[in-house]
Amino acid sequence: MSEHPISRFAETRMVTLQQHIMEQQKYHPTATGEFSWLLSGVTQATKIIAAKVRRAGLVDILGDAGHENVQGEEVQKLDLFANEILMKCLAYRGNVGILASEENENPIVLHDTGAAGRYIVLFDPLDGSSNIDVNMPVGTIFSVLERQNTGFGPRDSLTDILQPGIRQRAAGYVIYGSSTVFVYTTGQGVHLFTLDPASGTFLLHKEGLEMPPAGKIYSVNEANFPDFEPPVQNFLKKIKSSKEPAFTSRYVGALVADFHRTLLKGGIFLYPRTAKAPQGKLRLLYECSPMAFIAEQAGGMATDGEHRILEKVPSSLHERSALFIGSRNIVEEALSYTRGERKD
Ligand code: P6P
Repeated sequence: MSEHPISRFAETRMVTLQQHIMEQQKYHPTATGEFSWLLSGVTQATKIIAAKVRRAGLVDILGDAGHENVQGEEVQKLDLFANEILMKCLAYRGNVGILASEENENPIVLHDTGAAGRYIVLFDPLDGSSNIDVNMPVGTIFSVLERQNTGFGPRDSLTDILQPGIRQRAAGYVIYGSSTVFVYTTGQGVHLFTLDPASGTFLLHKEGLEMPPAGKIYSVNEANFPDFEPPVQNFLKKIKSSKEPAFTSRYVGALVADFHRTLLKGGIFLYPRTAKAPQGKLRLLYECSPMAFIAEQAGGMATDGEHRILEKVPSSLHERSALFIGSRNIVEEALSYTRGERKD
């Protein structure tokens, strides 16, 4: 029997991100098309940011914006631009009640009554921005929560925001690297899309990605080694002395880039507590939790050295956390040190 004419396209099915998000809808019967509509706001923003990042060297947009953000860090103008674009693309979606950004001290409450403001979107608009002026990869990280009480009347938006990562409805990131790649999960696996600059479309290139269970790459800022607690130092010494497998070190200095490599190639990324960052440096709500959701959906693991990242209940919007994330085998080995089960 002759093949159906369409079958020859089966292997190279061309799926856009919008199509894929709509298809994911069947797993979330309670979320009508509004969930897809919300995520399309994120994709719209990241396409605009990607275009700006690609031209950063061509227009006088580099250089410090001359003021500090709530984290006390010099803000590059692209940070501001990325933040503005995400706010604009998400604020008018109609179903986003609260926006929270690394760049804003307080959350932006758009709808404080009723189901209109069903979703909460948190983001780091341009992670690793210090890499911008040396043309290294940067990224956008986002996390979607649902308001817990959609009753009427003003509510304390922070109470709605301070939910553990296991309650995320979606999480993802875009890495503006040699190509622009969009990675997301809604709890049904991890899916990767590459932006086709010619058509401005994110096209599916990996569905149901799985992180390698082991790996030979560790990623840490070695300059902080003297500052790490002894169990972390012992773990790293063990890794460095390993022969089978022999490990190599890679560190870009942008979480999105270091995590993306770990997701694809396996290994471990760690940002432990240090004297300078006694709680850890990375933000729990809009850096650690979204990456942990993706890592676990890909078969990996994410902890702060004691607790599963996705079970941590934040006490403030910009709360920091230590992060050990990557292949399950290696993260479990790190935990055996940080929990005091191993000392060698
Ligand atoms: P360090 C970028 O500033 C960032 O927030 C993360 O993207 C990155 O993983 C980390 O800080 C790098 O920190 O102290 O090694 O420069």
